[in-house]
Parts: sequence; structure tokens; C-alpha cells
Amino acid sequence: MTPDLFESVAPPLPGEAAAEPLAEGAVVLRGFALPAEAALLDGLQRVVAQAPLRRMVTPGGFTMSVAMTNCGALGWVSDRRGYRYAPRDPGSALPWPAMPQAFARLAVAAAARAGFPGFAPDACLVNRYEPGARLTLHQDRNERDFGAPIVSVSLGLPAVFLFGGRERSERPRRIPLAHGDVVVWGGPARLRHHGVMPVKSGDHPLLGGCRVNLTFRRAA
Ligand code: MD3
Ligand code: FE
Repeated sequence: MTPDLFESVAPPLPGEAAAEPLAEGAVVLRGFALPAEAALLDGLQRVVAQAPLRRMVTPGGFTMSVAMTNCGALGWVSDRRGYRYAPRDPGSALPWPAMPQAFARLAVAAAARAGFPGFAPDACLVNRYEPGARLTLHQDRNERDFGAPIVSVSLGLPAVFLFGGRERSERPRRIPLAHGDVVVWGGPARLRHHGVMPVKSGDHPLLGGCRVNLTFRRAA
């Protein structure tokens, strides 16, 4: 059997997943989350049972197409007053659910694999995309320390990720992301614009008709 064929039938273990550089500071780890998928789905169920997914309103008054919730010490929220991190779910006034151990372990391992040892995420934003949902090009700049990377885990239906530049005017590259793919964005990539194209309908064996993205950040 050729080495190529062997690689296609033996999925890499987390520690040895192929790291595909996208740009300086940005690395794709294809399938890195697959060995943890059952634990991730279990954690996801527990999080959304305590803090339901909801579509938030932007400061400009638009309802986002992506439904969101959070786990960890801080959660990203948007309303007419602005975008910010908050220690409580504004829907229930309760603290966000704790970050499931499987989530934190995966995020820390992925960051280390991409060259960011010691990543200590305090926020995990859960984004759920139903068919047609999208994220327009934006920067993530509500965090205190841009020195920490962001780790993004894709689950369920595939999506096309848009990876732009420091300037919003720079034409973005299109990067397909599938169930189990993990991307680590740090260093010089940290403030690049990015977004997600409208998700196409489909049927994923584990997640059905949606895409879920877990985004791990050091917010405070
Ligand atoms: C590239 N979510 O919630 S994070 C978001 O698929 C968001 O739901 C994406 O963008 C999603 O803000 C995945 C991907 C990401 C995050 C930060 C970045 C990409 C980045 C910072 C710089 C460059
Ligand atoms: Fe973002």
C-alpha cells in the first residue's frame, strides 16, 4: 500500500494531525476534533440545555441569522448597546454554563499544536448556522489581549470560510471547513477580517441540518 493510501484510511491522531498553514499565524488542523466528537456533542447538549441558543440583535438593530450561546466564565453578547463579554446570560441572568472539559482540552491541544502553548480560554462562543445563516466580514476585537489566539472548531454541515486582510477592502480567500476541522488564528492573523458564507442545506449524520462552530477565546 502506498503511503498516500494509508493516510487516507488511517485518520491522524490529535497529536499528529497535519498542520496546514493558511497564512502567518493561521493554521488549519483537518479533522483534529474527530477523536473527541462524541464528548463534544455531549458537552454541546449540556450547554444548550442550560443556556439556549438565541439570535442576538446587533447595535444597528439587525437580528443576526446565526443563533448563539456561550459557556465558560465569559460570554460574547450583542444588543442595542453594543458588543461585549458578560459573565451572565442576559436571557436568564445566570452565569454561563461551565466550559465542558472536553471543549477546553481540545482548544488547548489545538493551540499548542499550532504553536501557542499555554492558551487558557475563558470564553467559548457557540454559533449555530441553519441553512442560509452567515456571518458578514468582521474583525474580532472585543478581547482584551490580541496576543492570545482564537481556536475555532467546526461541527456538522460544511461551510465556506472567508479569510480577509487587516483592511476590510482586501478580497477574502475562501476556505472550505468540514466537520471536525479546527482552525487556530493568532499572531499576525489575529486581526484579519473574516466571515462565513451562507450555509447550504444538507443532512449531517450527527448534527442534522445545521453547522455548529465553537470559538474559544481569551477575553479578559
Ligand atoms: C480569522 N465565528 O464568532 S471563528 C465569530 O465559523 C466567528 O462561526 C466563525 O468568526 C464561525 O466571530 C469561526 C473564526 C475566526 C475567529 C477569529 C479570527 C477567524 C479569524 C481572527 C482573525 C482571523
Ligand atoms: Fe469572528
